Amino acid sequence: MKTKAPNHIRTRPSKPKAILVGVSMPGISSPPAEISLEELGSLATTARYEPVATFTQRLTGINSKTFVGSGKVEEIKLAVEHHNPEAVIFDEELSPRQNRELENIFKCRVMDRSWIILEIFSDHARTREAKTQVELARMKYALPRLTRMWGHLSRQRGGIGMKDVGETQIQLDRRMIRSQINKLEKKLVQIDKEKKTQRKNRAETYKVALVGYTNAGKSSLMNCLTGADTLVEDKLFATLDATVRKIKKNFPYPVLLSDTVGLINKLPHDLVASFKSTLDEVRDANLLIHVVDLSHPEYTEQMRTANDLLQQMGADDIDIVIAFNKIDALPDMEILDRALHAFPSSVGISCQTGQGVESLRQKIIYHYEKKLVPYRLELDHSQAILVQEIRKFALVLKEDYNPDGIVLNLRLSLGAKAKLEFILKRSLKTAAG
Ligand SMILES: Nc1nc2c(ncn2[C@@H]2O[C@H](COP(=O)(O)OP(=O)(O)OP(=O)(O)O)[C@@H](O)[C@H]2O)c(=O)[nH]1
Ligand SMILES: [Mg+2]
Repeated sequence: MKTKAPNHIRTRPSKPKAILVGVSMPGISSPPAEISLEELGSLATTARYEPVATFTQRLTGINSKTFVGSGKVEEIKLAVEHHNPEAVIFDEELSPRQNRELENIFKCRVMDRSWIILEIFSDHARTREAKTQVELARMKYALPRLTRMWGHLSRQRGGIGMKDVGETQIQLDRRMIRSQINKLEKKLVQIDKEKKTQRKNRAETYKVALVGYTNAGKSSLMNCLTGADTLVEDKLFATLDATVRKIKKNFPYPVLLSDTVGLINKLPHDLVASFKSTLDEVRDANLLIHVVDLSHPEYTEQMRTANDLLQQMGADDIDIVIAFNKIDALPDMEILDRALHAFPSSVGISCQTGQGVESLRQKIIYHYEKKLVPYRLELDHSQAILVQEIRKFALVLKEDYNPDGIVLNLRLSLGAKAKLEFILKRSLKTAAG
């Protein structure tokens, strides 16, 4: 007798399967292939694939046609026939030619780490800016790689709208994509202008940016320091847009904190270029807080990747404080002692328990005050009304009300000095008028 499944039990639609391929190249593989491949597994899972098999190969040279050697290609092909996956994902960037050759051999989609990262970004983009930036990077990446296999894109989420196509159709698609790239670039120039104006308006305020490897806890720290409720998730690239908030809790100065997009090893070049305006937020900061997940076994490697990317962005000359996060999850506190010893400008924190967050706050205050310059200001009694305004952007150390006028001993930032001079000029003009 057949038994029917009860109505309320629904089978979940199965995820598309994927086979993962990594290589190690003696002397230049950093991090090691297995670690990088494990991370590719997380990326694939975040992009909603189910990894069903993994392959690694030690390579001394790259095969210009198939990236890996012919023996490995045969092995992978057998696995493809066995598992019938939606895609084979390589951990390294493939050239358009390698992509094509491999698709012809495996008869399924072949993609690389860059494309997976682009898919995740595309899924997580929420604002007009992030969507435009990701779409531009995807188009630029796809343009030289259009093949019949990319027709599968149309069946995937938010694909670039191509059908399973022949050569003529591919030509048409290329033209369509080029014009789309053009449009997106123009749109980004406009967004960049708007962002610049926003940044200009904030020019006098001290800015702190949270940077670091994806999933390190940047958004959690943002929430801890500002009381915001930015999205925190245990997934890669939860944050794509720079959120800016004032640090309010227990904080004596007007400081803006921005949460930024996470960094990762082998971040696609097109993506870094497209995210220029988001990353300008980092370049524009007076202080960076490099958030590190100290409970991650590969935290030093992740720090190195983040530092390399910061250097590429031209942000390596900004003051930096390292926040070793997730200390509540450490198996052994010696890890923290070693890390703090190795990196002098660092502090151990836990966004989950709040431990160490006060020390981090003190470090931000220290860096803020370091930038302030002393300033002595003499005002007329008729200008007494200005004192309240000045207090908003300068530290008033001493204030003397004498018969001749008011003397203020201030400490302020260079931006605030310019603002003060502007206010004084305005007040003189008003008095004269
Ligand atoms: N145990 C522990 N987990 C934490 C801590 N801080 C953050 N997490 C967890 O780490 C995961 C990632 O946190 P997020 O704040 O989203 O990390 P992020 O750096 O903003 O990540 P992206 O936006 O994806 O780059 C979440 O599951 C958090 O709950 C901490 O101090 N201890
Ligand atoms: Mg985040």
